[in-house]
Amino acid sequence: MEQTFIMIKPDGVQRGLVGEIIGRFEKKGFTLKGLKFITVDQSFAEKHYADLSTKPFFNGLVEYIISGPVVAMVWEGKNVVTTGRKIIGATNPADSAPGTIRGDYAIDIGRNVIHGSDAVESARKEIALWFPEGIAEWRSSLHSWIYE
Ligand code: YYY
Ligand code: MG
Repeated sequence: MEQTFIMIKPDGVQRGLVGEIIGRFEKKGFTLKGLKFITVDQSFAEKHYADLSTKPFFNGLVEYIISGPVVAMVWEGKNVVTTGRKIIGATNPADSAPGTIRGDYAIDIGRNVIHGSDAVESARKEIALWFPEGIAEWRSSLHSWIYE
């Protein structure tokens, strides 16, 4: 089953959006496979966002991600990478549809509350980076009520 890496950024934690965000993924029917509350350092954040290292906003992005604790998660389910990105909404909250997390809870692109992997391959890399110890093996007893 497909997995994705989802992170509630420091603004989402500070603003008390953790429960709301986790609830949206839970209620959709996705399965929580890993979760940690963690403050990362600069070199770790630079690794996570390595693909963006040449962008003008890179330093500010890294400063923001290390500015406080984040909630790092692995969610599992059919098409969870693409559907997770839809639940999150467009990168710039000015363009995120109402009903998405960024559309409902964010205004500025540099305070957009949440990260989600953009492809199955990047999800695999991000899960390995954030959960080197591995993740829980379990199957929800709701499985047959969610999948036909
Ligand atoms: O995957 P996603 O988070 O939607 O966008 P990315 O293009 O991967 O950029 C990562 C992160 O960088 C974005 O969530 C906000 C920030 N950012 C920015 O501050 N300014 C931009 N012009 C583009 C992205
Ligand atoms: Mg991205």
